[in-house]
Amino acid sequence: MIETTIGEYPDTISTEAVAHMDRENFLTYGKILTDQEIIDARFAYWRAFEQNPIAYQARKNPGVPATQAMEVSFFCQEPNLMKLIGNDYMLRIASAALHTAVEDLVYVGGFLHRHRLNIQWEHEDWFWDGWHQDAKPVLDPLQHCNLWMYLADVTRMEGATQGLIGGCELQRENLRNDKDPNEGTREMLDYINEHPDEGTWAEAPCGGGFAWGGHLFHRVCPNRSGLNRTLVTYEYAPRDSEHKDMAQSLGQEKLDMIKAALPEDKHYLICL
Ligand SMILES: O=C(O)CCC(=O)C(=O)O
Ligand SMILES: [Fe+2]
Repeated sequence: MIETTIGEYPDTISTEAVAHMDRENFLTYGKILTDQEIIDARFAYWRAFEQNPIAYQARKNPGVPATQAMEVSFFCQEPNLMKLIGNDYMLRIASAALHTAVEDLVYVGGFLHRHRLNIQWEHEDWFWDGWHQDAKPVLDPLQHCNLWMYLADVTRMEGATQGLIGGCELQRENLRNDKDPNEGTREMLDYINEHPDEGTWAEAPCGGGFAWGGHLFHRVCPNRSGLNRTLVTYEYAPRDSEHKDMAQSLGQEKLDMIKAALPEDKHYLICL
């Protein structure tokens, strides 16, 4: 049994879990998809990769040996992946993470991720240890949230993402004291590098995953099981945030495809 911060099929997200997300910008969740949703999504996932397995332009960060990621514009034709945008549990978690009512959320993009399993690598093989942030530290509450949906169990063996717990708090503390926001984080990262068992990984079972965002320091980890880390990412933002138009670059035709996979009462998630 893989332990997560939020359990399976939560009716509500506890105040403790919300506080954890507010503090760490990182939260794992248990199974929230039905078995049939998982099976349907797995086949759609592999169809999408087979249709476009190595297209350079379809990948993000092609220079990083560990990951391949394919933007939603290359898999929005798969209704079984697109309909999960409107999954009530995913929306509930995004709503809690963003302190925004479900009706005020919008979908702003996503990716298919996998490891490149044809080479075994270690962090030492890179030109850096992999730790990075995707956004600059701010004191503001999260305005963009990323939900990673696992279609197979993801543990350290599969190379789950590692997050720097305590890092976001330190960055906020630095900002409040007019210091460089990342002062002291290097020491925390070095400590984790030397004591890997004390790190925190985004481990979750199939049908579960993790929610994260903001200025969390994170890195992809090496795969040791040889099992693909099958996952799809779903990004949300409040309707009135600066991120709300991110999905519009997909263009009308693709946005319409996504809408068609969603029930009518969830069309509001797609901003045209
Ligand atoms: O694949 C991972 O575990 C991390 C990827 C990453 O850093 C990102 O998507 O921003
Ligand atoms: Fe990243």
